[in-house]
This record gives sequence, structure tokens and C-alpha cells, in this order.
Amino acid sequence: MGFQKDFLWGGATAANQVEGAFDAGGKGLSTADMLTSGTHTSPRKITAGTEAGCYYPSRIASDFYHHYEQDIALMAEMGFKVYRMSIAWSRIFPTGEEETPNEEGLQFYDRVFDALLAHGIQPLVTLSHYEMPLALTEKYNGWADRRLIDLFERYARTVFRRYRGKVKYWLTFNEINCACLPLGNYMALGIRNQGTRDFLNQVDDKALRYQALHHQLVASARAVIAGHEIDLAMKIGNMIAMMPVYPYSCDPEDLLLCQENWRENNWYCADVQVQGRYPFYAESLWRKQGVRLDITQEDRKTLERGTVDFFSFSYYQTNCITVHPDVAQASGNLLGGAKNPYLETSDWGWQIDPKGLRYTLNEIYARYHIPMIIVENGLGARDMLESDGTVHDPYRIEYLKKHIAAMKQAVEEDGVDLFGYTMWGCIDLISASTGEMAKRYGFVYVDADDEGRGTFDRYRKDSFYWYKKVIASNGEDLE
Ligand code: BGP
Repeated sequence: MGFQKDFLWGGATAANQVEGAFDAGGKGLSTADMLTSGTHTSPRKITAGTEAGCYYPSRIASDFYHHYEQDIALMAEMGFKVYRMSIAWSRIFPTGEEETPNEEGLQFYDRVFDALLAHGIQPLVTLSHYEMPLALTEKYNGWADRRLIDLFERYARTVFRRYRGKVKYWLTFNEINCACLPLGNYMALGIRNQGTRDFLNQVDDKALRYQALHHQLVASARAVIAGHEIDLAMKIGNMIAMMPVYPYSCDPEDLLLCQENWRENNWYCADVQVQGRYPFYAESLWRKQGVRLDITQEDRKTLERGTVDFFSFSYYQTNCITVHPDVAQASGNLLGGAKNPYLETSDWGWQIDPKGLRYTLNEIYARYHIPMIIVENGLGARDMLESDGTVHDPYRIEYLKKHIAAMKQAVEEDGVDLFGYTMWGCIDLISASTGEMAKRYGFVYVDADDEGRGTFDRYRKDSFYWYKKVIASNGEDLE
């Protein structure tokens, strides 16, 4: 009963949101370095170059680059078994096209992995988390170009070889299904179409976007194949942003809409990555979107061979959808929807739904029957650093407690195969959607503001001590 003995408890971050040091150690500019800061009400901007008067939060972030030893010691103090992080592709291949990798970049991650392993923490590494070398956007319009597949494979092979024996668990693309939405153009695919400036309102070319996503799916499969060739012990997973939707009413039209939405937004990429081929409904989806994909025989073989070893996903909230207009709307992670009267919302308007996590775990497992890990879940909220260095965050404890309890039910009562949980943003970092530091997720408070000012000192929040107990009791003590 309960979570498996070696359950992987930990936390998650992404290079572009936590590392900073954007031009240190030979790193090239990345797409994330060109995203300005925004707020809940004023969207981030995507700029082609550095503009005067703009702040680019990824460039400084939480300065993990210079604080990693301290940050990892704090993770160890909480008892982390795993730390999910990403490698910045542009630290290894500054423009994405070099023949040889940047040794200084490789050494940085050697130091990080060594520090983790010295504390008994396993790294779980995402190859690409919402960033890529900016030069690839400028030259190829990102993943719109098929040549990105080879460039990505070279990068993947380089890090697989280098960190063989140090890193067992890998993920290919963060929230790859984000590319099913116009928002994914720049963030997930590195596509910056002529006229794009507003992060929430990008110029969208559906045909280009779906083709680019196809290239990424092939690249993901190539990485899986390469990883297994290099080290049979490597476990390589996909990463899906689970965006569950419920029918707002019992009108069968709402149910059909819901089914279609699950396919388009949740299952489309996952079916390819787990089952090795496009699902039957892909044809009708492409027809509806008015797109025709260039898929070669070779691509199909690659997809078939490169299926993932496990399923990873992020889960923050759920939404309702309906064919009936005039229903109040809620905002959300990547996608909003009709407001659910049974749920509360976070400060940023995301609907909080722990039971939805149990439901989601069951849906995924019933479909794929492969081991699962939750690699993002958490609450973005405003925290207050008290003068004595404490941060009281009962709302975060409440959120996490309910989600972990729901996940426990899915394991204990329903019997799904779940092997880990990494809470999102364990060390405060900048928000992907708004670029703010004020939207904090961490167990550890970072003293920095939305313009990158502060001491960058670290403080333990109340949730830090709470999570330590959760881990020590293997999820039994949630109080
Ligand atoms: C996911 C992303 C993360 C992360 C998280 C929280 O979609 O994978 O990078 O940031 O959402 O979202 P936000 O930072 O917008 O609050």
C-alpha cells in the first residue's frame, strides 16, 4: 500500500527560468532571452533584438548558475530523491550549428550533476524546455525547418554521451503539446512569424505549426533511439501538459466537444510518442485545421522505433468547455475555459482541482499502461518575506497536500503505476507565462523582484519544512 519504496520525490525547474547568467561560459542567446517581462494583465513581448527600456527576465532569473551549490544543498535538506531540470541547448551549442560543443557549458552541467549525485539526488533532465538557440529562429524559423531534427539529434547525442552514468532519466521536449496551440509557436517551436510581437497573440500559420510539431515529434523519437543506443540503462520519457476539460453541461454536444478537445490538446502528441504512430483521428483533425503534413516513410519508421519508456506530465488545473455561449470564463495554464462553479481559483485565475489529478492519472494509465511521473504541479502565488526571514505559505501547503492526497488515492485505491512527483518551481523562479518573479512557486524564497533587483539570498518557506516531512514519511504524513 502507499507509494512505492523508492518513489522519486523532488522538485522541478527549467534552465531559462532559473539559471540566469545568459551570456556566461560561452552560452549563446536563446529564444527565451528575447522575451520581455509582463504581468497577469499586460502580456510579455517577443522582440527580435534587445530593446532599450525592456527587461528580459530569463537573462538573470534566479541566478541558479551562481547559486547551484546552495540550491542543491537546500534540496538535499528537504530529502529530495530527484531534481528535474533542463539543459540550455544554447550553453552546449551556442548557435545550434557548431561542429563541436562548448566545453564550458558541458562542464557547468557536470558540476551540477556531480553536486546532485553527491547528495544522493538523481537528475531528471529535459533536453528542451521552452528555449532553443536564437540563431535557429533567425536562420530557420525554428522547428518549421526539417533541418532542426539533425541539429537536435546532434545535441541530444552529445549530452547523452557526456552524462552517461550520471543521468538515467531524460525527457525530450517540455509540454510538446503546447505546439497544438498558437501560443506554442515561439515558446515551444522557436517560430517567429513576420509581425509577431505579442506573446499571447502571435501570428499563427497552422500548417507551419503542425509541420514544425511533426519535426519535433520525429526529433523526440530520434533522441529516444539515440539514448537507448548510447546507454541501454537510460529511461527516456515524453512530457505532456495535461489540460483536462470537463463538459460544462450534460448536453451531449458538450461531451463530443470535450472528447475532441482531449484528442487535440492532450492525446495527439502523446499517442504518437507512446504508440509510435499518428492516431486514427489525426486525419480528421488535420482536415479540420486545413493542414496537410509532409510525413515521409522514414519519419513513420522513426516514430515507430522511438517510443518512450515512461509518461511524464504537468498538471495544474482543469477547465470546462461548452457549445453554449455566455458562460463565464476562467484563465489557465496554456488554456482557459468555462468557469467551473465547484472549483476555487488561484491569484492568477487558474482553477484548482486536486480530484482532477486522480482522474487524469487514471485516464493516462488506462490508455497507455506505462509508468508515469508527475513532473510539474504547484501553486503560483504572492509570498511575503517577513523581517525574520520566514515566509508563511499555508495556501501552497494546502494546494500540494490535496494534490498529493489525490495522487495517493490513484495509486492506492485505483492502482495506477506512478513512480515520482516533482513539484514545479521548487526554488522560486520566473513565470513562463508572465515573466514575473512575483508569481512564486517555491519551497525556497529567492530575494529578487520582477526587474531582477535583490540580494538573491535564499530563505526557507513554511512549505519547505512541510515537504521535508512528506518525503521523510514517503507521502504518509501530509499534515
Ligand atoms: C508550465 C511550464 C513551466 C512553468 C509552469 C507554470 O506550462 O512547463 O515552464 O512555468 O507551466 O506556469 P507559469 O510559470 O506561467 O505560472
